[in-house]
Amino acid sequence: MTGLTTPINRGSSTGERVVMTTCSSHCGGVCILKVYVKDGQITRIETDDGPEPQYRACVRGRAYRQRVYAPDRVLYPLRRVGERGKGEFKRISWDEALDTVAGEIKRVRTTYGPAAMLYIQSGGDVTWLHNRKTIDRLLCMSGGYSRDWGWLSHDGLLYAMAATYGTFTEGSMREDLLHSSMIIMWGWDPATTIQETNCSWYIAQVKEKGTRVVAVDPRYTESAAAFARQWIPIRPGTDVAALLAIAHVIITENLHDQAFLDKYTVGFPKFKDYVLGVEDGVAKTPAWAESICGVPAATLQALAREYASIKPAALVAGYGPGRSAFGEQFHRAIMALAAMTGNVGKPGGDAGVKSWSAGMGSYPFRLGRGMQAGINVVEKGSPSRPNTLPAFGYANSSARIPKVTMADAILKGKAGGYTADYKLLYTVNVNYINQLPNSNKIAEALKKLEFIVVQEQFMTATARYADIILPTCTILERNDLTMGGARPYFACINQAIEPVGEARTHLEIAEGLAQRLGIKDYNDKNDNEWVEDIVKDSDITDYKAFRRQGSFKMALPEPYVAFRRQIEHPEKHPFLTPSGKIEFYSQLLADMNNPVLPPVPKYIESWESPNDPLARKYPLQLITAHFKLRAHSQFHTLPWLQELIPQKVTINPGDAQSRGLKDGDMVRIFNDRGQVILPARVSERIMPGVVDVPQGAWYQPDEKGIDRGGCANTLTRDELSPGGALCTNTALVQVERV
Ligand SMILES: Nc1nc2c(c(=O)[nH]1)N[C@H]1C(S)=C(S)[C@@H](COP(=O)(O)OP(=O)(O)OC[C@H]3O[C@@H](n4cnc5c(=O)[nH]c(N)nc54)[C@H](O)[C@@H]3O)O[C@H]1N2
Ligand SMILES: Nc1nc2c(c(=O)[nH]1)N[C@H]1C(S)=C(S)[C@@H](COP(=O)(O)OP(=O)(O)OC[C@H]3O[C@@H](n4cnc5c(=O)[nH]c(N)nc54)[C@H](O)[C@@H]3O)O[C@H]1N2
Ligand SMILES: [Mo]
Repeated sequence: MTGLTTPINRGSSTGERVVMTTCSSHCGGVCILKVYVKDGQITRIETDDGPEPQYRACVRGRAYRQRVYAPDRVLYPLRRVGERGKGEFKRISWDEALDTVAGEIKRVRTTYGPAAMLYIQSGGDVTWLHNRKTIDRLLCMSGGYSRDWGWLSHDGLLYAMAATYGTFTEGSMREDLLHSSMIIMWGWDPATTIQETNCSWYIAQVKEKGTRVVAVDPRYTESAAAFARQWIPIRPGTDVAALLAIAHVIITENLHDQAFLDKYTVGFPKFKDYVLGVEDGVAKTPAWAESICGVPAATLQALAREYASIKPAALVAGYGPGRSAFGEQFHRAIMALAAMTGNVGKPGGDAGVKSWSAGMGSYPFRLGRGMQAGINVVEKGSPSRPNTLPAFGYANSSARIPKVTMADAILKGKAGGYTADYKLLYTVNVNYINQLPNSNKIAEALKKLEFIVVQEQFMTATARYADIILPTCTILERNDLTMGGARPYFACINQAIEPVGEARTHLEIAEGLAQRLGIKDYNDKNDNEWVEDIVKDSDITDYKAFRRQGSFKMALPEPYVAFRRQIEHPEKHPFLTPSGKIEFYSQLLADMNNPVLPPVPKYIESWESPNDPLARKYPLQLITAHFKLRAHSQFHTLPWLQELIPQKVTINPGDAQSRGLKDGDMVRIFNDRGQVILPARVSERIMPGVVDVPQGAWYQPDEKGIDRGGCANTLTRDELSPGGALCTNTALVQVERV
């Protein structure tokens, strides 16, 4: 099904072909790659050198050659021969692999029913064709399965958006930051997480104009160092206290935009009552907040005055603070401030919504839908899960298993109140053990299953637990298509080389299984035909030029601004909430009558906070930031990248000193869930009481079960916030020298 029908630029003096293609490997960017190929081998990779704005790749994109030819790539279908998790496999043929997988799917469905079959998937590459839907469709068409639920990235944000704005597909183009007179990067580090290919470039221009940029983060991030005039360190999980104090200052000093509140919002008086302490007797003053979040009252007061008086101001919330015990409250509070200051729907303002992965639906450009999954019989007729909101639509079926608690579901099954006793797990584009919380528990759960199939490029921690591994192609070995997350930009993934080893595309794998499961109408197009088909229903006018150039940058007269329509034409475009307005107070939440999902945003103290009795044993707060040289766990084993920044735990000099630690010492980071051994980076760039183990390093337990790979999730807790957020930034640990 693959095959080099890709249009290619020729004419390099070295006899190399040049293929224009795109890197979109599950980070915040979609970047142009210029791949040089000679005799079927990639010789080097460059990036966009065309007219501005250039979509230049970062070090990961430029190191892609090493990823394609990495020694730990899985090149052939493999069957497990040793104990599960030991990583002992033998090479088998594709026929044997696909026959086995199809046979197991049939066996499990017949023996236990379709719900016993679990499927977990994630981003991989953020593309239109070779994604989770290929297997999703196959499993729907062949009899149904238990699907996973949860985005991981920003479920707290989505919940807050659904409650406040009635939709979760909006976000502003990052170019719009050029119109801001102040930017607050609240738990946002776009110099690391990209958040759109040129996001940092725009912020750099904003800074050069003299615009005030502030960073609020437990870490002095790369973005803080590069762009901010002020760094405000804050204790993890306490942001809501600080945000409420800012609201308190704004209200008591009468700095809020009353006309905006009257016209576009409901429930502000109830929020105000809570902030002022009328509701519960506690005024959320800066002094009150200081004792919780560690930010001096005067700093909060000054920030409040600035944010409320400089217009327009962008309070940009990263997703990190929302991946916490009550993450949705953080995002609700951010949105409340954006609305109080009248920054919603205004160029240069920010509605406190998506910091990058804006829903494609909100943009004025089109792209065909591509392959669709279909109806899953296992979900048919099942009620919505509790505590969900209507905006989530079909995705809120209670038959779905949250990714975060899937290990618990596997271990307990029906006895634990789950939908079935699960027997088979199929994973696609996800490094399950590594990227979901409580890796040791996941490893235990995986040992219980009857059969595991993993579609992988690499011998990852998860792949080591597979019964069958099906090797997949990288983006340089297949055709596909993608678009900017927050930008009118379509990008082609043009196949540069033949698949390495016997790797196959996700589509080919699904087709092979469809045949064996007796599904005739699974697919009628190869990947080139799919790309053409998807482009047909888009704004791309010249398909051939698109394929040749690898991208299509649409020029808009001005950047798209989230909710601008609702603000400029409220009669024609009401908000999608029940009231048609921005909801400070949500009746839908009030009706749930759940104290941890209150109708107005509230500060709720986290479990595993420094006040938890557990803190006596584990006094440090762990955060697990995204890492510059990886996209999650992807790219981790590439020597070019490992050389640049090795995996370490960052600890403040005061905390290091009291433990007798020096920079570079090997330390044990531990709690009741697990232990990790890593070198320490002793640095003032993290506040006292907090340590950072960047997420994505590979889980590698030794014979004693101590993780020598430095995987953050060995230490995190497999609990969902009440609104469904992953809580990987809420955990207590201790650190000691080994
Ligand atoms: N502790 C902690 N954990 C976190 C987070 C955190 O902040 N802290 N962040 C969470 C977030 S936001 C997310 S989105 C998840 C991400 O979690 P995952 O999506 O599981 O992370 P990836 O490392 O991208 O895993 C993708 C896997 O798919 C494999 N793969 C198979 N086929 C393909 C293919 O065709 N293309 C590509 N590119 N890969 C393929 C890759 O080799 C890789 O192993 O992690 C979450 N986990
Ligand atoms: N290089 C790279 N880029 C990526 C990714 C990647 O893995 N690597 N992943 C992509 C994906 S899928 C996603 S979802 C996004 C994630 O993007 P984000 O979620 O925004 O990234 P994080 O680094 O997890 O968190 C942002 C910041 O929040 C801070 N933080 C953590 N806890 C708290 C807290 O309680 N309060 C405050 N104020 N700050 C806190 C961290 O120190 C960090 O600097 O990034 C995308 N971009
Ligand atoms: Mo994510």
